[in-house]
Amino acid sequence: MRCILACPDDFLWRLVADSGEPRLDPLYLVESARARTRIVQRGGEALTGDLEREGLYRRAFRTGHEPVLLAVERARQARIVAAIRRVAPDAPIVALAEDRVPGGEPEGVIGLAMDAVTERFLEPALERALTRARVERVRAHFASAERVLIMMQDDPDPDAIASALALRAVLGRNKTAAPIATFGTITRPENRAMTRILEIDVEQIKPRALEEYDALAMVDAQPSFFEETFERVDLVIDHHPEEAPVRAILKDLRPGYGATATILTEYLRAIDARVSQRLATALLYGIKADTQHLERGATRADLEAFAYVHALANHSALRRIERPDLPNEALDVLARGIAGRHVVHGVVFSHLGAVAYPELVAQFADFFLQVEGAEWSVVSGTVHGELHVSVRNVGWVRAAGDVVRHAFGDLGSAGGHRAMAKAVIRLRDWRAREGDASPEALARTIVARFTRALRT
Ligand SMILES: [Mn+2]
Repeated sequence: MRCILACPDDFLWRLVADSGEPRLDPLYLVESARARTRIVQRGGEALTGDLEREGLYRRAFRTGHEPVLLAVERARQARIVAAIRRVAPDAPIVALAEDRVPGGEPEGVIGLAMDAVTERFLEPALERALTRARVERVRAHFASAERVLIMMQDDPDPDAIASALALRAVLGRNKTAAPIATFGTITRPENRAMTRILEIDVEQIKPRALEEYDALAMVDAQPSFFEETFERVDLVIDHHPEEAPVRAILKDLRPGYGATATILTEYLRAIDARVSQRLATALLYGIKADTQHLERGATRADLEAFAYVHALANHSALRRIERPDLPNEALDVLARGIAGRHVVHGVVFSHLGAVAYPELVAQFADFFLQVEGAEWSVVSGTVHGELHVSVRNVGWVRAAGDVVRHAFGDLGSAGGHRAMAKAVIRLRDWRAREGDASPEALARTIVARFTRALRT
């Protein structure tokens, strides 16, 4: 968008040139020849002249419809606007107010308070400069290390994986010079799909392997989250609240953020890093997963990072990650589950019987929550000698984790979050407490236990 920015000196140029706003194609009108030289030398386009004379505007306008931003003393505003109107009667004009007094702009001119400018232009520019300095410190710290280890939590989630991949890019390293690692394994099928489809190598390491590295960075986690102890942590980047004081040489903790991937997206943007499609896809998925599609705990920073990586991401790859393939045989299981479903007071129960792998139970719990009027879905199935129960709810009812703990906590592991929870019970333990573990008995007892827990 071509626009005309009129100001006696280079104030507007300094304001706009660093705002990171690529859509503006500004022509600067200034009165000071030195300001013009400065702007032109740095690649800007500028004209000099008297802002109160129409001659300057005859040279500036091409169509007469270009929007004009004015930053002049209030006393000169009317004369300048009149000169512009003589050349371009229809040009939209926005005037920056130098004081906080609202109104007083010449007729048809939109006033823009300085606070808004500070908020939208200066603050982001200053924050970006701050982030850039921070990133430079991080890069300088790791520059001399031959091998850097990027650690994630035990069952790394998309936010951790994306953040680790982004940190590697920030450090300008490859997977040999900065492997991404965990002491645990990735269990959730979507997270496994993420590493497979985006070809991200996550190494499973033993604590003693830490010695093989010259430096250690941690993303989306803090040293206190681990059972293992770390002799020295060089960097911690995280958005969880600080459980125990974080001991690290460098740290960037932002508990207000919805995702660590947002922090890393800001890092990449601050240093104008090239963000590959693969990295953008990972970051987008990380932000989406941690903020539940921007619905939970997302801040303006998350929204901005989301919008940035959204434009660069591979959306068909993301779809494949989010919707794992369903094997043909799984449809028979689903058919069984649908036929045997049982709906009581907004709770959809379905016992699938024997399933090939536990993730099917979780996947169908998502599915059954879509039933009209359902506030809860409780789906169960047996696999490898265990009973898996996955619970979902619509979010505005009781916390799923609490109800599941109440219902099944005495039989095995049980718990979860606000809207999703699960229980895993060894069938051996079930028989010891409840006796019969036939599919019918399991289905019946799950309904009874869950209904009772929901009522208390
Ligand atoms: Mn996270």
